[in-house]
Amino acid sequence: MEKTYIMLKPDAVQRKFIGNIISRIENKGYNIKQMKMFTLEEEILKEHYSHLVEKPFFPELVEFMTSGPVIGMIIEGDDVVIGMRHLMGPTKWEEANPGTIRGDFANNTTENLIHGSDSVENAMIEIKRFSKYLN
Ligand code: DAT
Ligand code: MG
Repeated sequence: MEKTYIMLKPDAVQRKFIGNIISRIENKGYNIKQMKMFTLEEEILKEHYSHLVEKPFFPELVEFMTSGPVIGMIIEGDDVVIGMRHLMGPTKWEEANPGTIRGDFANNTTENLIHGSDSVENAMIEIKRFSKYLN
């Protein structure tokens, strides 16, 4: 079955939304295969967000993503990559509909609570990338 890499970001932990978000994933019927809390470092973020390293907001993104622990998860289910992207809502928080995680809780472009792989191919890369933290 398809797998995706999900990460609850430092704001989700700090704002005490992790139970709410995990409930949404469970309610949808997806299986949590692995889950662990850890703290990220700049080096892995340069890899994970390599498409954004040249952006002016990248330093702010690193500061946020290293500001506290995250919860990394491998989630399994039918078409789970696209399904989790729908549960999350779009990147632009102001375009995220109510009922989505970002639509319900995000009020900032950088601090948007959750990461989810954007393709099956990237999901496999990200699961490999974060496996040293998950085990
Ligand atoms: P997503 O997290 O929806 O996959 P992405 O991969 O394009 O979005 O960007 C990764 C994260 O970087 C995103 O969740 C929040 C931050 N980010 C993206 N665009 C931004 C912008 N214009 N200003 C500030 N932060 C941004
Ligand atoms: Mg992305």
